[in-house]
Order: sequence, then structure tokens, then C-alpha cells
Amino acid sequence: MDRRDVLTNAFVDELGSHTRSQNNFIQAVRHVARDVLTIEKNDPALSNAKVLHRLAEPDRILSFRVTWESDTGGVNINRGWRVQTSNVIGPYKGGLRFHPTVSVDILKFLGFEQCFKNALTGLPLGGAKGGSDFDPRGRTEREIMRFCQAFMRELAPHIGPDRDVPAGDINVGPREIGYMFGAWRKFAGQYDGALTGKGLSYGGSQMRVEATGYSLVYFIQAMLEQNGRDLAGKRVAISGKGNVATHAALKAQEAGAKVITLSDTSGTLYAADGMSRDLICWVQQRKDAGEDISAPKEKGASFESNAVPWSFEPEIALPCATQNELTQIMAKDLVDSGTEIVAEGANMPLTDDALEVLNASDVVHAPGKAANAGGVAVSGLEMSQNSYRRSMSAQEVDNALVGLMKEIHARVAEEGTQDGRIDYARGANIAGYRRLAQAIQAQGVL
Ligand code: NDP
Ligand code: 2IT
Repeated sequence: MDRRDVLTNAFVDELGSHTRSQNNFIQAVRHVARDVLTIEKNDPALSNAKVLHRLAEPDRILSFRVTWESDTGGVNINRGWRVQTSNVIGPYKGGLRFHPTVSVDILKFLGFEQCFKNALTGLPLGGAKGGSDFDPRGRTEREIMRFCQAFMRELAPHIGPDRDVPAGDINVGPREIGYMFGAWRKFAGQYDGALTGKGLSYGGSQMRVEATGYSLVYFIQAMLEQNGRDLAGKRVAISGKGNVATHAALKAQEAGAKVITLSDTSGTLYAADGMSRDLICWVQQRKDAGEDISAPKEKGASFESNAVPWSFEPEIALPCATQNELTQIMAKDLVDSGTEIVAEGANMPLTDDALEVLNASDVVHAPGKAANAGGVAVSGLEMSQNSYRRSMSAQEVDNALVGLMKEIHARVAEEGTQDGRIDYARGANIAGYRRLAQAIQAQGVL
């Protein structure tokens, strides 16, 4: 065991027995700890300040019951949470997820990741995450509206434009943000930017819907440019069929790549010669309508039940669905078929043993906290637009997003370069840590 592992194990032990069952949270903490603890231990000011320990214990976890009525009049009870991890560099900021798998473990992992991601953007944004174990599948529009209103009734006392600014995540898109913003406006009795991802007619930013997927492609373009290459003609496999996946697909297709897959929990849509823009838009429409993608009417595209995108020999792989979706055996498939880049649109989509496989190969891996940071970065731009009560054009936001992703790439590359090779995960962890550490030290023991 090397020194990094010894320090990491000791650190995780110190977090206490209550975290032992929080496997996703511990996984996320371990990734950062392995890269930053040697720096922290070698600097008495940082180790005395217990910087990482303070980030690994959220400021607070709000937990509440959400009670709402179904269309038939039945009473439903769900659990809701907001994990406010750290506001040391800005108001708490991060998405809300509605999914039956949502738990304190999942939200602590996402809130922890969000702190580092937000630090990398260079914007004044703290870290948080929230959501509910509510399952929107099979629910009517009106049930979803009532759920969102009931959820916001509980959350409203804890958020605000300078306090905590939620946004979307899995199963929380423009429709849900609209219902939650309406409820916030009523409960708070004021009109402000307490949520991002709002519609354009009531304070939303141009490009927020597209931002995460687009930013992933901008990040890969920055990676390829390092070696004078580009995306044209590359076979790109993408998992998921949601916001991040389909916008990454559209931008990659526009850049001349062949988008060979999108997927959902039932299988993979495969197009050997690359998907057309129309096909990707069809997937978006099906997803928005709550329908499956198993019957594409386009020539050259087929739906393969139970298949995963990683078995179709991509040059670039973009996991954009959920945490721990890409396992060891799938990583081996990618390595064996000569994949060059794995860049994360989802948060922590690789299992630890999948990461080990990639790290032992020539595949370059870009972590989500850098590669998908454009979503929250445009949320940051939405907050500024709301504060100064003006809006930027789509072109202005897109230009800003391209610039931000280049800056993030440069920050990460600077910290992560070793022996002429960039370790993107290490660079992202160290660059995010340094900014957070400076702020924690400057603000005293709190
Ligand atoms: P969406 O709800 O829009 O889409 C999620 C999609 O992923 C669904 O279509 C779902 O399929 C699919 N999915 C879930 N689990 C699996 C699986 N095991 N295999 C294949 N497909 C699966 O969510 P987002 O696109 O917003 O989020 C996706 C990821 O990106 C998450 O990790 C999120 O945290 C991350 N992210 C999101 C940001 C945002 O701005 N929205 C910003 C940064 C990161 P099905 O329809 O079958 O359920
Ligand atoms: O994981 C993420 O970065 C998000 N879900 C977006 C957060 C935000 O506040 O825009």
C-alpha cells in the first residue's frame, strides 16, 4: 500500500461509523483524498486547519417529509433532503434529483463533488445537492405539479438567491423547476433568482438547458486541441437519453463526430454510421413524452435491448446517465477496442474497479467535476443575470461557456501534468481543493 492509500484509509476511518454505509459518499471522498492528502499533510497550515475534513462533513443536512395528494385523492408521503455541504466560496449551489434511489448517501456524494466542481468554475458558488425519493415514472402532470409544490413548501425556508440556489438534476428539468419556482414565489412572497434552470419567459438564462452537454463537448475539444486534433469523424458512444446525454450528442454531431449510441435503462440505440440531428431530437421528444426509444424509424439505427454503449467500440466514450453505471468489465471492453478518451457527463459514472482498468491503460479519463462543470457555470451566469436584472443573448452565454471550459481545462491541466501526461482527475481534485482551502483558511475556524 502506498502512502496515499495509508493516508486515505486513516482519513476515511476518522469520518466516523455513520459514514460506513454511505458507499457512494465514501467513494467520492476517497478519490479526492488520494490526490490531496499528501499536499495537506505536507503543509502544517492546511493540516492544522483540517481542510478536507471540514469539506467531508456537510455544514448541515435538512431532512423533511413531503406529503401530497394523487389525482385519485390518495395521500402520498415521500422523503426530501437538502445537503448544504459548504458555502465557503459562495451561496450553496447544486441540483435537485427526484429518483427512488435518492438517499442521504447519494446526496452527500453529489454535494461533495459539487463543491470541487463549483470551485473549478472560478465563480462564487458553494456546494449543495438535494432531492427526494419520489418516482415521477407513471405520474400525471398534475401529480408532478402537486409534488413539486409540496416539496418546495418544505424547502423554501432554507433557500434564497444569496443563501442556497437549487437547480435541476435527474428527473428535474424545466417543467419541475417551473412548478418549484412558482411555489417559491408564492411561499417567499418575493420574486428573485432562488432557483436556476428557469424558463426564458421568467428569468431563466439562454443556454442553461443545453449547457451541461455542450460543455462536455467543449471540454473534450480542449483535450484534443492539446495534440492538434479535433472531433471530426470520431466514433462517440454516449449513455443516457436525458438532458446531458442528448445535448452532448447534438453538439458532438454538429462538430462532425459520429454519435453511435444513446441509451436508457432498457437498452441502447445504435447507429453504426452516426446519428442524424433529427434522430437525436426524436430521442429528446420521446423522453419528454415519457415514451421509450425502442422503435427508431430511421434507416441505420437499431435498438439493442440490454446492450450497453461501451460494447460498440467507440473512440470516445461519454457516460451521461448516472453514478457507477460503467463497470470493470465494460471498461475492459473500452480498453480492448482502443478507446482514447472517457469523459464524464454524469457525476461519478465509473466504478472504482473500472477506473483502475482505465488508469492502467492509455485511455485518458476526464472526471465529471471538470468535464460537466458547464451546467452549473451557466447556472452561475443565470444568477448574475437575475441580480442585475438583464439577460444575455444565447451567443454571449455560449461564448462565455466556451471560455469557461477552456479556463477549467487549463487549471486542471496545470495541476495534473506529470511526466508530460495530464492526469485530469488529479488535476481537478487539486485545483478545486486549493481554491477551497484558501477560502477556508482565510475565514477562520467556523
Ligand atoms: P435526466 O433525468 O435528464 O436523464 C437521465 C437519463 O439517464 C434517463 O434517460 C435515464 O433512463 C438514464 N439512465 C439512468 N440510469 C441509467 C442506466 N443505469 N443506464 C442507462 N441509462 C440510465 O438527467 P440528466 O441528464 O440531467 O443527468 C444525467 C447525469 O448527469 C446525472 O449523473 C447528473 O447528476 C449529471 N449532471 C446533470 C447536470 C444537469 O445540468 N442536468 C449537470 C451536471 C451533471 P430512463 O429514462 O430509462 O430512466
Ligand atoms: O451536477 C450538477 O452540476 C448539476 N446538476 C447542476 C447544478 C446547478 O446548480 O446548475
